[in-house]
Amino acid sequence: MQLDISLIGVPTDIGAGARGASMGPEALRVAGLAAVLESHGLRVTDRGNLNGPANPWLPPIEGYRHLAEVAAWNQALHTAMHAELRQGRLPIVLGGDHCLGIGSISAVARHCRETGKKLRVLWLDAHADFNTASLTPSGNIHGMPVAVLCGHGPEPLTGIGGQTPAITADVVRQIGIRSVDAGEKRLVHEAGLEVFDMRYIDEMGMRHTMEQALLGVDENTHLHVSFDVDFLDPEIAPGVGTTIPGGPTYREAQLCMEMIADTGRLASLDVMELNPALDVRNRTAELAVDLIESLFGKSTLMRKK
Ligand code: B3U
Ligand code: MN
Ligand code: MN
Repeated sequence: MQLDISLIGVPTDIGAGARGASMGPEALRVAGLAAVLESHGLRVTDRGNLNGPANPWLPPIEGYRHLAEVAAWNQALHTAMHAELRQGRLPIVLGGDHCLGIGSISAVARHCRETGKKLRVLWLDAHADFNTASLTPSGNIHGMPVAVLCGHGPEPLTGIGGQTPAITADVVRQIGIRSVDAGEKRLVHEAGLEVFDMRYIDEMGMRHTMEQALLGVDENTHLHVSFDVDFLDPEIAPGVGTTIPGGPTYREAQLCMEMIADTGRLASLDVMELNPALDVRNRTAELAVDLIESLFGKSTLMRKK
């Protein structure tokens, strides 16, 4: 795995339905992310925070809240992320709300086109984030990034990165899903997204789920993980804007991260939707750092292979 890590802070809640995810980058830093990664022999450079427009907190216009501001933040992230990848570094996006998946993953997809790598995106989330202007109950663009990346959305967002769609649905595996709006559900089926929802995880277990989600990952795969912290059960992760009960437990989440680490193919990561304004003594940030540590290969004594 790439040993040179770049942290990119993106302090905005421009696409969210609650204020506060803009403080996510600092909370992850305070929870010791850089030191934890360094303790595993990784070389970490913190690039600081990107800049972008303030959150005007306005109602939706034609189905979107803050479209111009969301586009500006994502364009900035796309550029920063692509520059890190081009230097052969492994970028970690410190979000920020999940609308930033657009800038992040469009950059990863562009990098894959340029290098001939095969892309696999693991989308860890309680939500499918596959809404469109006509389907969204809220107008919040953090509920739309996967649809936008697959080409369903307004040009200022689908055009980021110079190719529309940025990705095809077949590169995505969604894990932990348990809250999908009615119209969104239809579009997810139509698009043919592969979804491992909580029902699947309950019945088959996290081990089988991850084996399926990682099927086909090989030496030529760029594995991107987009980790929405609301993926986790709110009992262990209260510091997010949209808590949905019934998520993965601590043990299930650890196994998920460990099995990703075992592939040795992790090449970029988003940590999104952490909301310190709703957290309890930075507990959710500390949990996120703990899980990221496993994602980068922290293991207990027994190691298969
Ligand atoms: N699906 C709802 C809620 C939501 C999606 N993503 C988050 N919340 N974090 C929506 O507004 O699109
Ligand atoms: Mn999300
Ligand atoms: Mn979510």
